Amino acid sequence: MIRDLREWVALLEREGELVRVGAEVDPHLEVTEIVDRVVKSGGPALLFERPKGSEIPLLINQFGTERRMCLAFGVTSLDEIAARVGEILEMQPPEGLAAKVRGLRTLKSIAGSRPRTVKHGACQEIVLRGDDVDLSRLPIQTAWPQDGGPFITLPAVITHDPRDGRRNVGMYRMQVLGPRATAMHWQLHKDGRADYLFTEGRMEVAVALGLDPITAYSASAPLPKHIDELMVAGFLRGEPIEMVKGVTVDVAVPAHAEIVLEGTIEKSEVVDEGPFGDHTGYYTPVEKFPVFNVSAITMRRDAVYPSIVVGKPPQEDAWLGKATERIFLPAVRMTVPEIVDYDLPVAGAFHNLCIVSIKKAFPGHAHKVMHAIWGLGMLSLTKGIVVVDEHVNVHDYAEVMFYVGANVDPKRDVVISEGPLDHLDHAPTLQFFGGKIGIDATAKGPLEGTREWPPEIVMSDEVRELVDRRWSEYGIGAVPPARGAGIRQSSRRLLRR
Ligand SMILES: Cc1cc2nc3c(=O)[nH]c(=O)nc-3n(C[C@H](O)[C@H](O)[C@H](O)COP(=O)(O)O)c2cc1C
Ligand SMILES: [Mn+2]
Repeated sequence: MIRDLREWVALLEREGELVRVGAEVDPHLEVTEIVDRVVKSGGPALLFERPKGSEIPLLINQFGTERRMCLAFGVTSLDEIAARVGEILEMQPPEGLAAKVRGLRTLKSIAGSRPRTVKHGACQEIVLRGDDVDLSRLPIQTAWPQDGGPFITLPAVITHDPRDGRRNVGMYRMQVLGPRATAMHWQLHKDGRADYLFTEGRMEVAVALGLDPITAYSASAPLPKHIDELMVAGFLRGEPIEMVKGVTVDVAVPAHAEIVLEGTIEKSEVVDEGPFGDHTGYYTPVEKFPVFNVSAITMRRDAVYPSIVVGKPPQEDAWLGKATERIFLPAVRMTVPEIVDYDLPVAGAFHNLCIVSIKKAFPGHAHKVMHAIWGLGMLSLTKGIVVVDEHVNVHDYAEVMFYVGANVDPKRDVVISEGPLDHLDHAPTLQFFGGKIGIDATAKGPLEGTREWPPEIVMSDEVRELVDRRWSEYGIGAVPPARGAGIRQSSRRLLRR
């Protein structure tokens, strides 16, 4: 288990996954241009030791490859995490002693996931309050030329629902407005915003910066509102998160965080936020968002500040998204069991496109699944859905394109619907609400198609085996390796369980 950001940095370094940059580099644009090049070439995490204008080093690209994402979770494929989650979701009354023992162990691992309160936290080794609070001490990036200012981009924002006290943790960008204030970018559909809307007057908020990678990831996970992200992080880590009381707010904060911002948000105080170059690949325009007034900054000695750049995909956040895609597959299949697999292409910025394969069993089944996805958690914001048959590899976009071209009668198989859309989607005529497209690229049965559906071309197993056997005789050379690796193969493995 990786306890905190330091252990994570040390692990990355041991694994040859981190480069320390000793040269002075400007968090204003320059870091972005460097990281953009490094991310797009699958390069290492970067620790900028001398960010211009700050004493605090800046860590970026910690999540930027599949390998690092797997290292973060201590797995060899992201589907392993999904399998653990699936085990819990699919828990049946156990039969036999072995199953009972396994069941108890699973239950215990859930029970032991709740955050634990400790008396002292390293995150409070240094405490700055009142006039000593100065956000300009942190190397906060201005990522893109037309950004409205510097933005904190990798925070875990902790709030409580005033109705029942339940905790929520979310990753929401925070534009720096001055030494002691930021905006809080709580988009329309998010849990943090709901906590804010349910609060009358003033709410207390804590923001953790610099966490172990699983806890940082969990802040970005689209969990149902009543589920505490820190409990899920504890489960995924196999160890509960240790929490300590805030020094100026009644909000518990992760004891091992590098940096914590404590403060308050007044219901009525909003400010112009943006523009900001976001994962949509465009600048999101200026909009009103709440103001976060910082009452304290607490830090560890030799704190490290974590950052991330979003922009035109692929960027580092692609891998946070892929982790979510894999980890949530069992939950998706729990609700819609005919789903075999799905893929949210990185180029589709997560909500623009979802490819889903199904075990088709009746006419119109693909339509049923489209509507199910449009009604499912944050997937409901998906703009386009492509449905293929179970044998199609949803991660192989050429294969998917083949079936979209070959199996679709646009007049019959395209579903145009409408519904809620992502807060940041600039394309629809109205913000938040607009069109959806579903493409049914499955083979059509006699009750759907007007004519007989032809067989697909497949070589017989007999001849395949013959050629396998005789390959060396032909003198052609090595057999080309099977296409597609990583996610494709690992998801197949999961499905065979
Ligand atoms: C790098 C990064 C930045 C994000 N920035 C925002 C943001 O500014 N506002 C927002 O509402 N969601 C943002 N998100 C998405 C949320 O973190 C995500 O929807 C999460 O599930 C929110 O938590 P919640 O479901 O508890 O509201 C961001 C995600 C990532 C990975
Ligand atoms: Mn939540």
